[in-house]
Amino acid sequence: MALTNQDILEIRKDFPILQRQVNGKPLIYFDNAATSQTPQPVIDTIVDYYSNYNANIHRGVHTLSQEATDKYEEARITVQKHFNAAQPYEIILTAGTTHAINLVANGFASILKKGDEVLVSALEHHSNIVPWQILCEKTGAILKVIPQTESGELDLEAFNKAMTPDLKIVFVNHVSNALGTVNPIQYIIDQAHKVGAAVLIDGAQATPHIKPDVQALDADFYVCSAHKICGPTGVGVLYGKEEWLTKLPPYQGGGEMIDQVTFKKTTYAGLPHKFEAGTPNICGGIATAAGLDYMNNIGFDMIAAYEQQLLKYATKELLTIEGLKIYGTSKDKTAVISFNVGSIHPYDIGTILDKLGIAVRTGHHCAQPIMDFYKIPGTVRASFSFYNTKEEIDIFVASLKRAVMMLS
Ligand code: C6P
Repeated sequence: MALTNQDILEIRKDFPILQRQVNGKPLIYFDNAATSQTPQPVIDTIVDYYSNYNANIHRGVHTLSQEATDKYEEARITVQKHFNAAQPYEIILTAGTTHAINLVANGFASILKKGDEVLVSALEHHSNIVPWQILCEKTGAILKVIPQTESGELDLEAFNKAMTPDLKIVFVNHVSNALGTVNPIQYIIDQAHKVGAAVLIDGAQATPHIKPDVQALDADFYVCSAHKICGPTGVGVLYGKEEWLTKLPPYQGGGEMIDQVTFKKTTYAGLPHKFEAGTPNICGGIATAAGLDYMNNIGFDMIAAYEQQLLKYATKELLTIEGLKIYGTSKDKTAVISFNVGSIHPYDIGTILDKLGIAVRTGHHCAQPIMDFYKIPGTVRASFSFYNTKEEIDIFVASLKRAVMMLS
């Protein structure tokens, strides 16, 4: 079974924003890698929360607080099931991927010693580079890099050579946000474990397309952002194996993360609360589960298969444009196309496309090392979701041709 055109038309009705116009044209939203749009059931969940049971959680005996607490903890279980984590307390609800990575990197400051090695990939978003650089500055650990190839894949020979007894943690994205490359994370995890290193997978760009099984992968940490999976902004997920989350110290101190506080000594709460200091984004956590439910109702296999059709079609159509070069040509890609046309600046193309109602991202995509590798200032990035259509791709390609004519 595959998603039909009729299915997509029905799905599109769930997204109020897809009905709007931009600059007098129907919106064509191809910036899904930056953030996904929000379906009505998720919007309804948010309205329901603030209309009916808005309260602080884990600290009130009153009905509203208990209702909100129950929904929040149910949401954690929905997330746990989605990722197939062994325990609900291995799911920490964070403010996003960036927060989740910083939480882990900060924790490793108490584990790493001078001369230990940490390995990053050349395909990372800045969120999965900078926190580790800060960590290395703090600890004297050495940051090593898995280089990329011309096609935008990881150089696995170089990766294999980096497997040393000094290696303590590898951090790599499941999918590159700038190129769409799907990285061989199972291989990376298996090899890293052979030398006793932990692995953090940045799943921010994978989770909109792939349903990861953290136990099957044997990932030590897997992180993502709710706003890329039909949920709200400002919420994310950190999956961590119980043994790691137990070993890591808390990231932030405050309410909710404690067991006993005295001026002499404070003891910490157990998992997951040890890592959830302060009032969390309660509504956001609950709406994250609603986003996952929405996508699971469609089915991730169906979503991935349909998006691959869009990717194939858009790639073929875009390559008919003279001078267009696609960056990221790995066989295993999500529905992301990063490109430039001749020497036209990506920003100029993005500006004209916007005038025609089409949203794409332009620039370095928070992945400057990738742009440096290709010696370019940035790219135009079109990223598709299951609610996009071939007709939208046709309008996009025709509009791009117009833009190129105007700018050449
Ligand atoms: N990438 C993009 O347009 P936050 O901002 O914390 O929700 O996610 C950060 C992040 C981390 N890793 C990867 C692989 C990502 O793609 C992102 C966010 C967006 O590509 C916004 S910069």
